[in-house]
Amino acid sequence: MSYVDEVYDLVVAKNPAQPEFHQAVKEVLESLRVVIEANEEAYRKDALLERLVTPERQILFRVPWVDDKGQVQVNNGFRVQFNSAIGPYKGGLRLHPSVNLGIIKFLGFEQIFKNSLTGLPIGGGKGGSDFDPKGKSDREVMAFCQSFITELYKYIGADTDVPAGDIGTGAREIGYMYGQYKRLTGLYEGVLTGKGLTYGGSLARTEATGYGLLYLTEEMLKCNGKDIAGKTVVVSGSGNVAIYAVQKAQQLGAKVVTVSDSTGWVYDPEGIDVALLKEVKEVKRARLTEYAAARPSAQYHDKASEGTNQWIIKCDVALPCATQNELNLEDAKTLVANGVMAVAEGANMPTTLEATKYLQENGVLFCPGKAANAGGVATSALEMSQNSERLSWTFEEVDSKLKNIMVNIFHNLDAAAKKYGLDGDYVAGANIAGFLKVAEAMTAQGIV
Ligand code: NDP
Ligand code: 2IT
Repeated sequence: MSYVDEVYDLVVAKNPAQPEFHQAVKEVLESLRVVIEANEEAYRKDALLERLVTPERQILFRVPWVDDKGQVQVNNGFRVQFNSAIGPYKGGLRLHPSVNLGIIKFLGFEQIFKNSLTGLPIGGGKGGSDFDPKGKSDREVMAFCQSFITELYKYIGADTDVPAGDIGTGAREIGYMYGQYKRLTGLYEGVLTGKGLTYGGSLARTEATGYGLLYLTEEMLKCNGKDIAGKTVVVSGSGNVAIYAVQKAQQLGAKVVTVSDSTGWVYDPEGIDVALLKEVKEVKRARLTEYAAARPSAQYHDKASEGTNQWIIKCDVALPCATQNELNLEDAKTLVANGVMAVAEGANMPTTLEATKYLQENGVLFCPGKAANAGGVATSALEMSQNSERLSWTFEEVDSKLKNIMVNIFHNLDAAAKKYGLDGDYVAGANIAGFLKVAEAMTAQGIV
């Protein structure tokens, strides 16, 4: 059996009931086959792949907190410190009821290669909890965040592990966590990114993932003789990534006609009104029904009662920006039948393996999340740099660095795909380019 297949089987056997983690590993290992086979003897001897798929450390902890009725609630807390070969662990904290160890491991594994692709010195990690911030009061969210950090603070630090936002973790949550970390340690340091601008946050970090997604998509289209201007774009999600993807797509001259949340989606043929979307989602923390109610051109579709999603809308470019496995084979077939030319992942692993394959086989330009959404973590690394030098850069400075990073990521993955005879396979290109740097650093550092 080949080394790649052996290691994949080992991952399935050793990590039962973690399908998302298996999926993430499968996608990476499959596309590394050509590189692994060329170096099989050395990698095998060093058990490089076994080490790569095994987190350096997993921290699982209890998070008790008191709700507004005086009732004690208990959630599970997680931090997976996956790989520190190229820098301190770096990656977000997801707060969502679906969070379990397998989800955090898939996200942490993806993060290793994503962080490597940014070209910046950051290792891979991820964490979170099954706590659901939705519908909770600010006091309840604070109580949870303080309890979460009261356990996690022992394991993180500006030079060891630097968490940030992800689903359910935004500026409010990062603020409460930062305050508690500072109180417990007495340190004013860049231990978290995505901080508020008044206490060490970076300009453009809020926008970075969505903007970066569009910078990369624009470059991918350009290098394939196409232009984003004038194109119709379908976006899923309506959180941090989606909002700023919509905004930048519009600035680049595209028309974005959908957004979604977990209960429904909006079709707005006149183009999404970003100011209204921000008001509904960032200020009121409300549902998309409120967007539709305030906007005459918008139609609201309830997912459960209609059984539909936004992928049925005809578009040139599709940007999944909500969550994992939200674009399946059926959706891919619909998109292809409707003439989609490009799909770029704003979310982590939003496209199933079968859907990815179908899109690629049908000539759709496909950029995986570990490259397309790397602008968020890249700008987090820029926030770390600013914290270290105790300076803040202007919006324009950070934004132009972000754009450069995204353009470079595309060219690096394109070149890696070409080098290994996989021209146009950007999934393989991203995995290979991300892997090679980490593998070299791991090899140089000996058996650790
Ligand atoms: P937010 O919490 O800001 O928004 C998440 C959005 O996705 C909401 O619209 C939410 O709807 C929807 N969503 C979440 N879970 C589900 C689900 N199970 N089914 C359907 N819809 C769902 O998160 P972000 O925008 O920050 O993150 C979105 C994606 O981007 C995630 O995959 C994340 O890992 C990834 N990402 C985020 C980065 C960042 O910097 N924030 C960086 C790189 C990747 P609802 O409100 O109804 O739950
Ligand atoms: O998935 C991701 O890259 C993030 N949620 C951002 C991580 C970070 O450290 O900014």
